[in-house]
Amino acid sequence: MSQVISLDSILTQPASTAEMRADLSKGGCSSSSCGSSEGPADMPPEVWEKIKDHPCYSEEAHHYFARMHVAVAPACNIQCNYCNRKYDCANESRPGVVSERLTPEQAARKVIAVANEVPQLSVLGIAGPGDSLFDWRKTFKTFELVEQHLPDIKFCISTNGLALPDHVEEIAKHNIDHVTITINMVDPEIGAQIYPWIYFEGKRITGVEASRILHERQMLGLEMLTERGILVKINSVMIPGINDDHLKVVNAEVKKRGAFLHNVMPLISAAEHGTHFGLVGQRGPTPMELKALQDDLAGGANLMRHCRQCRADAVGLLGEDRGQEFTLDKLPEDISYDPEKRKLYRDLVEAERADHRKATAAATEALAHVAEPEAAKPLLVAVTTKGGGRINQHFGHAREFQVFEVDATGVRFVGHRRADNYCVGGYGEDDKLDVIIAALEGVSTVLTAKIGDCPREALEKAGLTVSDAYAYEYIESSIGAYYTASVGTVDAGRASA
Ligand code: CLF
Ligand code: SF4
Repeated sequence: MSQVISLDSILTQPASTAEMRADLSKGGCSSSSCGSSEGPADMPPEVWEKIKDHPCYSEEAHHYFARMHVAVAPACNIQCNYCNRKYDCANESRPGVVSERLTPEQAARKVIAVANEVPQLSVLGIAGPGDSLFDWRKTFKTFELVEQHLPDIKFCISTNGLALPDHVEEIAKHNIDHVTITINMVDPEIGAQIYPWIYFEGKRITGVEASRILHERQMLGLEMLTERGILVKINSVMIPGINDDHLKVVNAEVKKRGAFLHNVMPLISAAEHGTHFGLVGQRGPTPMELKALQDDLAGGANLMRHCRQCRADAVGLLGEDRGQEFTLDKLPEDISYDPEKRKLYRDLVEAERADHRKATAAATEALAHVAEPEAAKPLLVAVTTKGGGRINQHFGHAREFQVFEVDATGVRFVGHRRADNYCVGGYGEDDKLDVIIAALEGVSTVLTAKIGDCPREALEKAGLTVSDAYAYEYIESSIGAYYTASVGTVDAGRASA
């Protein structure tokens, strides 16, 4: 069993650098189990260097590193049918939440405050609340101010792409190595069902013509970025009946133009959000429909499956939101950056990741020896985690479950399922259990750090197997060990749902 080291304690935010040093020294990676920290064999080292600390571009990094967004770009130059302008840009956000708008100066102050308190911080992103490149002056001013103070943070932007070709040179100048373009179609007829209008060259343009221009600008921007070696992620909102089948074509087209990742996100649509799609009853996909499409896209552009559709002012690891700790009223007036905590954290993570990779490789090797024919059938296993790549969260505190698929070929992350946490103030709430069970559609097993008798019984009654036998262990090796031990005994009925 791997030693439980103190990344977990770092995630609970030690108050001072001295305190964190003490936390680090309590555990640490044992020298016998830490290997060298090599990048994945399937990409050039310079690309790995760019993504290894980026929680969105590397699935592995999202266990360890955090992003923060600053909401400096309120205006937008297009209208999406899943967006209500009262709220943040739904291309990278859940609809229905509003961010505190900041000036570039306020944003820079906030970044320093977060960097001092959140050692996992590695990326500053600008993802709205409107379009980061329509409001390009505020976006670039913010990066300019931040790079004067924090030379070791990565910059990232998200855009609908309409203004992108006009700003590629500026993007390269500011060392923005990561750009997300939301591309929901490459066929303007389909686009016309998603975008009622765009605002381009001083004119409002509607219908198929609007989508044709948007499409051309998106493709041009993508090509210009990849020519300059900037990593481009494509976000696509999956809208059943409108672009779900079409996203296979989108995947092929963006792959052809050098996109690094494709992130297919589910449409989130409800009448109370006041969006066009919400009001006309356009539904989003179920978790299993999303998974089926993602599975169909295998072999095309690399897929991102761990997106959390975070807010334009999100702070923290993906899946957690610490934004409320850093609102303007809580920021000190005078603030200077102390790089020490982040540096210590990075050193520890290097060792921990190497150990984690080694454990995962050993689990994959063991799975290859599972001989029973049932082993060919994949299972979906949900785990509760608060970061660090371990099963280290109580069931009652989980706001989401990470879902992995396992079979004799290995353990693969396939997505997450959101669910309100079950335990409120020490008491479980039964109606939330129903929501959780519904959210776990298709899942056969839950591995958690701890679970009470009542929720365990309810989950088992719903056909799920529940275990806390792997508490605080690495996720992939635990799932591998669980699968190896249970082949032939697991009820895979739910898995085929
Ligand atoms: Fe932010 Fe986007 Fe950069 Fe990440 S988010 S601008 S690439 S730093 Fe990440 Fe959030 Fe998904 Fe975006 S989980 S919504 S993909
Ligand atoms: Fe809304 Fe973003 Fe679309 Fe603009 S690009 S309309 S802010 S979802």
